[in-house]
Amino acid sequence: MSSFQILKRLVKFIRPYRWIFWSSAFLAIAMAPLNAILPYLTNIMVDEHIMKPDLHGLKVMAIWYLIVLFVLTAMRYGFTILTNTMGQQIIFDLRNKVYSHILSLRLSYFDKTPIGTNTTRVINDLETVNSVFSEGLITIAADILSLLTVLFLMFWTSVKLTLICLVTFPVLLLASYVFKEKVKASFQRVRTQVARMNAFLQEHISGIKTVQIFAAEQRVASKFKDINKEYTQANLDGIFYYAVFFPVVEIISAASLGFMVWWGAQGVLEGLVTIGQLVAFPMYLARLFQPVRTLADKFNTLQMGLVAGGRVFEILDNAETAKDSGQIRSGKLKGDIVFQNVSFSYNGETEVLKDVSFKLEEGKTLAIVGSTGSGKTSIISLINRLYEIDKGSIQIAGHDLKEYNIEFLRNRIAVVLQDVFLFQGTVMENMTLKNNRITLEEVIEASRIIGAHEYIMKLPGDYHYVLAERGSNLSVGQRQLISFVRALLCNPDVLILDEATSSLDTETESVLQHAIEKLIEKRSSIVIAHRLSTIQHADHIMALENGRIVEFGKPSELLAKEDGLYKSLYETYFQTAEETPGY
Ligand code: TTP
Ligand code: MG
Repeated sequence: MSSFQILKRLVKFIRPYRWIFWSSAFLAIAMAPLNAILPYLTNIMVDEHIMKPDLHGLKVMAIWYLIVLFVLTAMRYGFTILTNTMGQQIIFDLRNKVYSHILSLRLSYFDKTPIGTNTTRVINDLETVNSVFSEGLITIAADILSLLTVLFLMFWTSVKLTLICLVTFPVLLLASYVFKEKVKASFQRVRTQVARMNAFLQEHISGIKTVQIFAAEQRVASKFKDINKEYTQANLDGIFYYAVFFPVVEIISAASLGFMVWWGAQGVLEGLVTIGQLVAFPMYLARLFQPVRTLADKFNTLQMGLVAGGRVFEILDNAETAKDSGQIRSGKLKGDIVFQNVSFSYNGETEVLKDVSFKLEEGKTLAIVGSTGSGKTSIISLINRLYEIDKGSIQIAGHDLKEYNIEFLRNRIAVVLQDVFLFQGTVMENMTLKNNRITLEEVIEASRIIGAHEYIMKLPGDYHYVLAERGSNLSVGQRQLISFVRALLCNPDVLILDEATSSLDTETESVLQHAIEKLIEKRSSIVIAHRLSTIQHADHIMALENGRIVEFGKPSELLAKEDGLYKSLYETYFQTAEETPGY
């Protein structure tokens, strides 16, 4: 996307705030001549009312001068408020839009984009985009307009004096250009480093437990120090260019002033220049150099804003959202679940599921077993379309998954994940996921069925107990129970359960066992099982190895098989169970 295209897209966001835009444009146009007229008034005051003494006229002019000054100040105030309000409003809209879009993106996007990068887009990049509206666009136009009016009045007052002043201009333009390019490069480095730093911080604060358990603080800190150093260096480089540029502009403007005074004073003596002009010209010069000094910077800000805008649009243009063309959006999801020659890969290269075909009849339970990494979690991620399959088809109740509206599909299928994720908030909020239609009575009833009620009543504040981020102030077993209640509350037609691998004490085990039985009761269920008790109650067992189905059948059938995978798992289980009391 070219800068111009980005600008065009950004400008579209102005539409709801048209009146603010036009008001500030109007102010910009009005301020330019007012700003330029002040030196002109001084010029007249000196020549017409001081050199030829006219006290009354001088008073009148002074009052006019004050009025213009006052109006100009009021307009500047209004201009700043308006442009910034517009910027903030537009960014507010954009931020919501970007976040909603991120929420709708497929998991495969998140697999390859660090969380920190996403937060940088939503927070830092958008803040930079803000400057396009608050400091870019109109402000640049206002500066250029002001520059042109000042130049016009200068030429009108004295062509020769103006030309003398402009002798240094080429040097100024060159300096501005070099500055602009240098700062741009360092700006880009700063932005890249910010994104890196965010991603690093995010990851290592999320993983703080692991960092501390392995006493890796020093290594992590030293890695951070490196990133921090590059970030600081990038900032310092930027500061260096500013530190050089501004004094250079000062020198150039002083030189201009020097030339002007030198030539102007001679002109006064020779009667070519009036005293008023000589007094007014330094004022013109100040008004000429002021925008030039900031323009280079503002162009950069605009350009950076556009670069950031480009990145934000990249997210908005990311079409990795679930293509939802499904029409079926009501009724129940009752019927057989059928996989036909399904192949799937996360990255488009290594297939983690190969030619998987099976059928689960309505209301039955399927237990999936297999060693770690064999593809169990992957199979279930396909059923509610978290990922798209590469080959084959998946059908529920005689319809392809794609025929179902995604929201409907996901509402009818409850998935309890291997690693339970709880949000900061109360127990109740975590069970209902902030669905206000679910009442406390229903929550309590579901908790009783699952067998979680008793545990929750022991928490201070019971259902209103506030969980910390990720539910870290609960035990693993408690977290799991909450996630079971969450699933039951959906009253799904299909239940998918990825049993946690962690082994719990016997009491919690039996509570969870009871909960699982309640969950899978009367509905089609797919359970990735690590507990033999769960597996034994299943109608079918599927054994996976390297993404392929190696065994499928009733538990008794598979046990009868010589050298079967399930049989060997079963035997190992009993051995371990005997050796480790309490398991
Ligand atoms: P899983 O389907 O996660 O394996 P699993 O659920 O059978 O293992 P476990 O018992 O330990 O829970 O992974 C299968 C393969 O897919 C594995 O090689 C890792 C890969 N994979 C990805 O590439 N990206 C992912 O997001 C996941 C979940 C797995
Ligand atoms: Mg798994």
